[in-house]
Order: sequence, then structure tokens, then C-alpha cells
Amino acid sequence: MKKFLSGLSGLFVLAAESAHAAQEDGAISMVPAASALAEEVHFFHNGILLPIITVICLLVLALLLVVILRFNVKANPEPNRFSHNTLIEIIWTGVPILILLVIALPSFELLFKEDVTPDGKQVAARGDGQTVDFVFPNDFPESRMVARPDHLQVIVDDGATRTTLKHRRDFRVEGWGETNLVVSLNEPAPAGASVILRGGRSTQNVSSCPMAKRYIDSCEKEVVLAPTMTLKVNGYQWGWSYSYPDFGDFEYSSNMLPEEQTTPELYRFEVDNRVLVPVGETIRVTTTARDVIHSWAIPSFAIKIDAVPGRINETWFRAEQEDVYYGQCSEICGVKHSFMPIAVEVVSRPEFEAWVDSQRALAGLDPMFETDMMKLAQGPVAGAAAE
Ligand SMILES: [Cu+2]
Repeated sequence: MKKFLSGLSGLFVLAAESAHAAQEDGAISMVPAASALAEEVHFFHNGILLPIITVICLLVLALLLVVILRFNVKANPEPNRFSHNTLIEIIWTGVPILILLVIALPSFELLFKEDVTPDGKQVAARGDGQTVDFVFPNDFPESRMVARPDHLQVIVDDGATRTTLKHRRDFRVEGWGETNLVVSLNEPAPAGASVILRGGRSTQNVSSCPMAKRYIDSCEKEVVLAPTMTLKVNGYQWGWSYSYPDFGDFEYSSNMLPEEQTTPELYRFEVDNRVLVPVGETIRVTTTARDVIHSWAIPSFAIKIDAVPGRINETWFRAEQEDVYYGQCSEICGVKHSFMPIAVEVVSRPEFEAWVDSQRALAGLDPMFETDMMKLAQGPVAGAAAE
């Protein structure tokens, strides 16, 4: 009961929970979000949908009680005979329309964000203590051009501190929506400091912004950069195969670990070969399937995308913390549908590169990165290794 109550209160907690990936036994709230987009999705559920549905349920319950108590035969032997009331009909048509709009608009926005893979890019220049004008090549397709302050971030990094400048207070911009944006700093960038211009239409709230504020769109935004890699996911009865086209297209299969090889908590979540991705980078995911329709779903990233034979679907995610995140096939696909889990291990860039080289070695390819053997020696690289 205590667990149930704590779970119930968890449902209404609007603050971002600390991200941890393990599935908590007995919990009824969502698996903690591990990406900014997943946080927004969770807030939409916990902060908008749940309160609305709770109020509606209580209202209906109250109306039922009023009817039962006040309008039974004993309390009200002589019933009214009217059959229409225009005002009441307008209210009970209009209010649900408003409620549906409140639900629909933000959910369309979330669907759009999940659907459109970010294409942001950044350029960097070095300050010399005098220059104030820096150019951002705004060479996106017309519908994706940087066209307002929200789409552009100007960061000055002097090696010790990284400062995000404020539009108008610290810099002005000329040429919104044109091929070259000229960013003029109010003060020249210090000699030796990097001036980083980051632009793109896909933005997300910075992680320091409180959840409730995020929703009313008054948060500072950060531009989400274009994917640094593509992960190709191929579903089959009953497992997944993954390939990495940007790193030599090595491919491996990922199957559920049998009960005796894992813990009770991770049984049906843990796999022999995990997916590895670098932390803090945009990952493009494409899905397809070999036999029947499957669905690649990771709740911590708010991803659920069908894997359909003969067709390629695309989505993306950006994991904000190193950890292991679990999911399962979410499109019923046959007798062993519930035995095809997904495990994504988010690691640092160096760890990821070392793992890529180890996978390339298994595929008979030369290493791609200069792997620092000292760093490698400090700990296990990754739980995953191809057969
Ligand atoms: Cu499946």
C-alpha cells in the first residue's frame, strides 16, 4: 500500500526525476526520462493529462452522487418534464472541445519533434580581442532556415568558462532567414577564446529550466545538432540486429539473455549484445524488419517506432546521461514477442570509439579512431561484444 501511495504521488511530481535506468520493482510511475524530449513527453502525461482526467473523473463522480441522492424517487417524487436546455448543451459541447484542444496542441508539437530529425550545425571561430562580426552560414533548405533568435545560440568559450550570450544584450544579428547571418557582438570576443555559433530550427529546453516553466514555453532553448551517427535497427522473430553504417557497417544481433544468465530484475530486459551510443549526441535511428512488424521502444527516450518489413522508419534521440536503458518490442509479433528486449548502453565518446574499433576488428576492418590504450585500461569498455 505504501509503495502504491508513493507511486501515486510520483505520478504528480512535476520536477525532473534523476535519471536512472533500472526498472524499479513495484513502481507505477514512468521510467525516468533520459532525454529532454522524453522529459517533455512525461510532463505532458503527468502534468497535463493526469490532472485533466482526474478532474473529469471527480466531476462525473460528483454528478452521479448528486443524481443518486437528490433525484431518486423518495427525494424527488415529482420529476421535471423538460427535455432541452440550450445553455447546458452549449456548455457540455464547448468545454470538451476546449479540453481536446488543450490536449491536442501540445501533443501535435511533441509528435512533430519526434518525427523531425534535428539538423542544427555549429561553426566556431577564434576571437582576437578586436573582431566583433562572425558569420553563420545559414545554408539550410528554406523551411529549415535560422530565422529568429530562438534558432541561434552564441557561445563564448575561453577555455575555463563557457558563456551563452543573450540576444540584444550581448549581440545583434543581421540577415535572419538569409544565406549568411552576421552576428555582431557588443564586446569583442577575448583573444584566444572560441566563438561558437550554433543554429537550427530543432531546439530543446535547457536542462536547468524547471518543468512547469518549460511547458509555457518561456525557457531558454538550446539548438539540437544534426545526428553524428545512424543506428540501423532490424527486427526479426525474435530479436534485433543492429548495424552502424557510419563506422564500416558492421552488424551484430542482440538477443535476450536466458534467465540463468541474468538477475531476476533484468530478466527479459538484458541482452547478450547491447546497442552502444555516445552520450549527448543526436542519434538517428532507422528501423525495419525481416519478417513481421515489430516496434523498437525505449521509454526513457520516449521512443516507440514500428519496424515494418519493406519499409524504413526514422526517429532520433539524444541521451543526456551515461547509463543502460531498457525497452522491449512493442508490436505483438508472435509467440516470443515478449522475449525480444532492447538494451541501449550510453557511453562517453572515447569509450564508444574504442568499442567501434573492437567491433570493426571483429568484422575484419582496420581501426577508425586513435584509441588511447591507457584510457581503455582504466575499466571495462562495454558490456557488449559481437559474437
Ligand atoms: Cu517483435
